[in-house]
Amino acid sequence: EALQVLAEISQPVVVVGIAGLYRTGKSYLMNKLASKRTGFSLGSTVQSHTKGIWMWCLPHPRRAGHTLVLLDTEGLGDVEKGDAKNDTWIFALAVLLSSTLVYNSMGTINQQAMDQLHYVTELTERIKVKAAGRGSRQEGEDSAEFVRFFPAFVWAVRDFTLQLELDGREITEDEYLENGLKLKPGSSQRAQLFNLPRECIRQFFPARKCFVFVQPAGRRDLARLEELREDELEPEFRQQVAQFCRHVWETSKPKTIPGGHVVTGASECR
Ligand SMILES: Nc1nc2c(ncn2[C@@H]2O[C@H](COP(=O)(O)OP(=O)(O)OP(=O)(O)O)[C@@H](O)[C@H]2O)c(=O)[nH]1
Ligand SMILES: [Mg+2]
Repeated sequence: EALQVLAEISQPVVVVGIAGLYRTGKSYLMNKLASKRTGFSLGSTVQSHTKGIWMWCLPHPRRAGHTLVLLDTEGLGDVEKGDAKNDTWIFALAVLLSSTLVYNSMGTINQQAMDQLHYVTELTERIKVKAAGRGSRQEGEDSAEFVRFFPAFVWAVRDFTLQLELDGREITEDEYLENGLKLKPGSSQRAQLFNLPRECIRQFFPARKCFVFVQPAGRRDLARLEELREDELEPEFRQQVAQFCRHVWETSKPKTIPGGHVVTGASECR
């Protein structure tokens, strides 16, 4: 079904994917990128909801002649599923398909959030680059090579309650992310373990942005967010969503493949 939809699209596609732990408001945020209250299906129970990868194609709100392709993915780390391999594939696919990848997490960018991003450290095992005309080259590919067609990275921190201040100085969201990505000096095992996910994010995603979001509504309304009107949502949340959407719409590039070829929906099907 998705292939059929894509086959009809002769315009260049700007692909925005989202990935992150299950039950963290990913589908809800993707609906915002489509400027719709409903669309990608949400769940409000403890059970994971989105399965596989769902696609929604719409006219790009900022780039005439382009199609915006939104990819909503299955949440990672579902205790009921307990299939880390499946999670790794979902994450790798989201990385490979997207021009912009939104990594979604709850709370704060802390050690736990970094540990949860171990999926990035496994990308090198899942993705191999074959240099054009050198089909036999298999082992030891340079990861710098695949980074060239990796997506721009946006970390979305949900239900953020802290003040963006560091050592008494106000900081931006991007500085907050960069601070979380700082490496520990030394080569002890502890330092290596600490640094690995950070090094992977720095290396694979040289273009990085961070957006924080407060809780969108009071506790009782969280389970029925789709039903709320815009003016019933927390004003700060609405403002944060607007900034996030503007950034994603205005900076996400048309998807290209090695050689700089722009991908259209139809070319993806071939
Ligand atoms: N606390 C909180 N809840 C949210 C937020 N955004 C959405 N929700 C609610 O959280 C529940 C899950 O939202 P979904 O968008 O389905 O979450 P998901 O990450 O797509 O979940 P999976 O598909 O299972 O991975 C719903 O009841 C939403 O209304 C948010 O920013 N904060
Ligand atoms: Mg979902």
